[in-house]
Amino acid sequence: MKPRQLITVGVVAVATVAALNTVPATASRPYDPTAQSLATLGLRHGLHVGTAVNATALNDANDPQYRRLAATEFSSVTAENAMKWESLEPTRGTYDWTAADQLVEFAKRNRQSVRGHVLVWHNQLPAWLTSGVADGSISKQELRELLRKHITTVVNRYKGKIWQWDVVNEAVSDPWDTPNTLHYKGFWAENLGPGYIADAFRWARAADPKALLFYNDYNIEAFGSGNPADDKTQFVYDMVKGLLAQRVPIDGVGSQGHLGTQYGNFDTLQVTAALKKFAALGLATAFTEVDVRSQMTEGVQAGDSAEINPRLQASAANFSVLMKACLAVRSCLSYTVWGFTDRYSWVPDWFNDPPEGLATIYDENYQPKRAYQEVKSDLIFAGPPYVLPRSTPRPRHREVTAQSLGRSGRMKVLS
Ligand code: 9MR
Repeated sequence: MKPRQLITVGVVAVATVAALNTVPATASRPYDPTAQSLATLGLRHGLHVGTAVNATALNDANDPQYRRLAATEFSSVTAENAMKWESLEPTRGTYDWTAADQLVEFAKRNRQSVRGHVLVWHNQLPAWLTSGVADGSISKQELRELLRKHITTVVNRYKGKIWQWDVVNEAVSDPWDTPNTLHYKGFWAENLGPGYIADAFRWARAADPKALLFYNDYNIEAFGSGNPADDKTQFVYDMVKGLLAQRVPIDGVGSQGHLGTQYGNFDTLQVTAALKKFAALGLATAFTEVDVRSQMTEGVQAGDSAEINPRLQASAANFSVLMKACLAVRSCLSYTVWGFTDRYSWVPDWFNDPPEGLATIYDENYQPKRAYQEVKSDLIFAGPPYVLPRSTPRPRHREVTAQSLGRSGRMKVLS
């Protein structure tokens, strides 16, 4: 090898080791996958393991552990709230980029990808916008133009820095809504009609030709009856198929993965089948907001391990179902948890009757829970997509048999 080739090989090898954040194994220090981060283990599969980031926690000087884990365990980050419209433009015409910029900077410093969340959603809209529409001071035509401007402004600002954008979020109703036949719901559908979805993707694409553009929703982890009137996954499937047929620039479907141990949820193969069906349309997939909550009974709150342990175990199993399905389907690009510690989970704030919690992979004191260990195990043990033949040892024998004596009369050692 010429000196220049040697240098190149050396540089590539060092860069690879650095990228994987691993020290080469030696006889005295064997490779220990359990000591690796989720980020490193995920990248062995080309999979990004991400987390939603709470801006307040990230800036809390008294909580360095939060920053450290956010920086080291994950290879992708999502702003939990900082990129929502109400955070970015609280006053009409004045954007405040502080928290969103901070996260993008944090990701750059830690060589992480960013999932942009979220361009169009019916929640967390600025009050000036919703009240303007309600009192008629903002017309439908003006509203559509405001949406176009918002998407263009935000996507433009982070052009080239966002890997995946959640362009449209939660556009579809649930079976418990009225009417209970699934339909396009919420502020945007009510004011602009469902055509806003195709518009939003086109505007986002015009502003950033390279970001992957996602539709993102919950309760679409597996197919149900197959009837779009009550099967939300089917409804979304038909919707994205329709968008593709209209040549709308949509690249992926994000399945949020907000699960609960009280529901039982799905098995790995059901979830795998759903990912495959979206992948067959030529779309990427991702788990975008995974957490698995549990009811906080009096026993749980009192610290009764007989009540806590089965919940932690069931939560871990659900986290693992989604991870295994993701690993099994090559279109599944990232697996993002919606917050990584119970210290800052949205769950207890949101579900209080009955109270729910324990939804993330680290407890309130940053101790990894069973869910963390199971997801890590999935990343360690997942192999290539074929069955490796087992290697069976010959039965061991120590005694000398006639057969084991060769012609020379010397013993052949069988074991
Ligand atoms: O985690 C977010 C929480 O802090 C906010 O109060 C809440 C407001 O609606 O939104 C939460 O995040 C949601 C996400 O943006 C979209 N999917 C559902 C998430 C949980 O509600």
